[in-house]
Amino acid sequence: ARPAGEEWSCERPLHQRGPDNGQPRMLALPWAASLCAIFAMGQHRFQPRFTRGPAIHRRDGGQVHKGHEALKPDLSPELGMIFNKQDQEVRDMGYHKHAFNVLISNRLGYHRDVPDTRNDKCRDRNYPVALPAASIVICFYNEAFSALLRTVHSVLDRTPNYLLHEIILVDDHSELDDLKQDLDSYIKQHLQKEVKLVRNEKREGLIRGRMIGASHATGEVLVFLDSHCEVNEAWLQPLLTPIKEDRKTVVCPVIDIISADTLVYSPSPIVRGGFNWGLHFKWDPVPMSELNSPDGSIRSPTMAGGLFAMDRNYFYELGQYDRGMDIWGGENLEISFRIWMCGGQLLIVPCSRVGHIFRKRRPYGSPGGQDTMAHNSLRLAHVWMDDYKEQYFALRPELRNRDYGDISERVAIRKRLKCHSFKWYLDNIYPEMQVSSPHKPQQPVFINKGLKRPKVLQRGRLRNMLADKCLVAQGRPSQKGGAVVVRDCDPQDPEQEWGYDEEHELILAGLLCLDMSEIRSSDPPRLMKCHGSGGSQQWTLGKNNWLYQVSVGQCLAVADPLSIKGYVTMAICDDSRSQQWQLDG
Ligand code: LR7
Ligand code: MN
Repeated sequence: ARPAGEEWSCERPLHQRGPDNGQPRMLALPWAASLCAIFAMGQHRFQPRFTRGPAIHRRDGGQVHKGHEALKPDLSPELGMIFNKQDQEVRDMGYHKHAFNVLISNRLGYHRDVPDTRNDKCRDRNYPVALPAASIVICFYNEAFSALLRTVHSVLDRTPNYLLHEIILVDDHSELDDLKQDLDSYIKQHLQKEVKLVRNEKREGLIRGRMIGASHATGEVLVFLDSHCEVNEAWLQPLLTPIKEDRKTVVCPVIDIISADTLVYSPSPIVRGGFNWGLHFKWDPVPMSELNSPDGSIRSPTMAGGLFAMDRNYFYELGQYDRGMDIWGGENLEISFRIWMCGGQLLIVPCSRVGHIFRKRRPYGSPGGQDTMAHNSLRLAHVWMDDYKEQYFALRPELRNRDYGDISERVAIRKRLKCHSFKWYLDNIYPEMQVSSPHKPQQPVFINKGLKRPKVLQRGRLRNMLADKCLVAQGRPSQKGGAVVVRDCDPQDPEQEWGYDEEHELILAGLLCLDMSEIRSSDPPRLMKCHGSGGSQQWTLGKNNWLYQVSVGQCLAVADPLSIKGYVTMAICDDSRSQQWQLDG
């Protein structure tokens, strides 16, 4: 069995962060009260900042805004600041259990505004008033309470009442305490009318979980969401409109990026779904031929899986999901193939935007430790891929004789619906797919990858004011993963020179970036390849002479100023001189 997370295939192009366009509303819950107090106390340094570019909030649709460059910064980097042991525990346990920054998630509360990432044209668009109402199905397993409730409230806050038939939460037998009693009472007190909570008696996995959710739904359209999403302005109307026109159309929003480290919401480029012969989902650039539909929709060979809308009766007609698939993985390609091969179509509508927290690893496994992705992929390969399953086995020879259970029901569905062949699908829907050379590794598309390196704003040595020594690599500055220490300053030594760039990265000798591991906030930083997506490599420099690490919420300090070892460490920010640094040129 593979460790959870290894099958990760859902990377998104990460790029310029977007703005936030309003004040967050802090929730008046008793347990949140102390946090509100902290916010109130430290207004000047703790209130999330919201500067917005002039264009993003305009609703007149006049001029075209100039990308998202002008729209930084967004959330205050200090939203993640650790003040005491308790904060540190919330953050570290949060990363451990959920693989994202739960400290920031909790502080954001259950309501916040997100930047309207839609193209200007979307704001002028009119949607039919008579649209089918939706049942929103959200399955969760051990989700962070605040992320789950922000998902629910974002739907309630940004969906017109008459289009929201209900929200159905499916608890997939979570073990976390607060998802039991606390969730029950929160729903009872605040959400009784709108939200139905269904509890699975045993862990079913997200695939059967969604079918259970759907079986409780009575709305005309089903909309599935992950439990760590935030829907954007007018997100639902563009999903429902194509379904009203043609009930065999399945529609996905553009999935915007919520940073796992900073919870900053930023726009995704418009890409469409594909896959590789390892049966991993990937993003592809949109071909020119797809760029001129009147409503801006894009036909997509596959969906990412978590976020889509589908006519409820059509969901059943088309055979729901494969009940024999467990826990996680593969169902997204299975339903995508089935939609296209059996007479439907799958669209991405760029005017619908939903943010999703993209984590670097999956924080859970399957109950027996099985590789459910492989099991599920095998089932879909045998049902849908005809001889092209050989392309998969060429990459995964060990799976050729692996048992995959009974697929007769699924094969019968394919027959009953008189579905096209897989060759038809490749020829007509995914002609980009290379059949001859399946071994070529498929890279995720990084639309902005060609971007110039961010501009260096300042250069110099980083001198610690207590030790009067400079921050340098412990070994060679080119060594990935190497530690940093303080040593005697040498103005002539190019290996002591740091650059501080507009992305708030600290780059040593033009080579590697100062980087924090996510796992423990108190671990010392190290030198890593610059990744350009903020979070673990984002430092603020200046105020109080702190070197403040944004995703960790702590400051860099010399561990023992008298020791010749020169170790540095992350510590709760205070005004001691051991935390004061100067970048001198
Ligand atoms: O056993 C489980 N039971 C559950 O209820 C395991 C998970 N879940 C829930 C979980 O709490 C979450 O709400 O199911 C949802 C999806 O699980 P994630 O968030 O761990 O999945 P993911 O975002 O890593 O993976 C993507 O691929 C999956 C393949 O099975 C699903 O289709 C996810 O819905 C899908 N997510 C998205 O498409 C969001 C965008 C990611 C991309 C690209
Ligand atoms: Mn997810």
